[in-house]
Amino acid sequence: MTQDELKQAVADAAIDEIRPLLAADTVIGVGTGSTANRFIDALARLKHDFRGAVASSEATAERLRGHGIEVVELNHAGPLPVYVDGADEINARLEMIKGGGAALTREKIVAACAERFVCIADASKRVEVLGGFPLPIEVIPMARSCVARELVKLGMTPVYRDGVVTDNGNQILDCYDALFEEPARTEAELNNLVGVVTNGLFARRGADVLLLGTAQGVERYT
Ligand code: ABF
Repeated sequence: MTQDELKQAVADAAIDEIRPLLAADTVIGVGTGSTANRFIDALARLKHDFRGAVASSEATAERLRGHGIEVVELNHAGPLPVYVDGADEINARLEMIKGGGAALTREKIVAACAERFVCIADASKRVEVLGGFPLPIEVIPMARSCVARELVKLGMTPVYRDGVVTDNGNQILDCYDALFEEPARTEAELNNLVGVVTNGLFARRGADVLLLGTAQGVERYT
């Protein structure tokens, strides 16, 4: 199977996963990226079975609206039973690196507000140790160089993602040369750097369910 077919398979599996949670007043959280896009397209078939969705990015909001799915402000949504999103890397403890698409801050907020995080990913995303994928960090623009120097002190190699402005008007540093043996500890440590808005380690609130697309079929991990 191609990577695209694996993404489609996990998107379809996510529909089966969340279908029992849908009711007329249900609002779900929806993530960003090519795998999440396939989920959104599949979700369109069920658009009359639930109220709407909170989007983790402007791109996702636009895609949801394009399908006629109501986009609900998080502040008006009440509790979210589930958040469905992809990842750049995920380990056996369902801790992740996210943010390759620069939507990490809203993704982390929506994930934090959801009772359950369902991660959908093709097999290439599964790793033993997080860090092969450069860790994205969203920073307040005026703090970029200052934060970068602090990251160097922590042994990382931050690279400014030139030309990218996040939906929140901020910038991204991608951090190379670090493996995260204790992602939850590093996530908290990075959160403490002044000028950092969000880091792409999703360990303190990892996924609850992983639907992993493999050549043998979709594998479900909890
Ligand atoms: C989002 O989309 C991000 O957190 C992650 O960076 C990316 C994964 O993209 P794709 O599904 O296109 O591989 O989930």
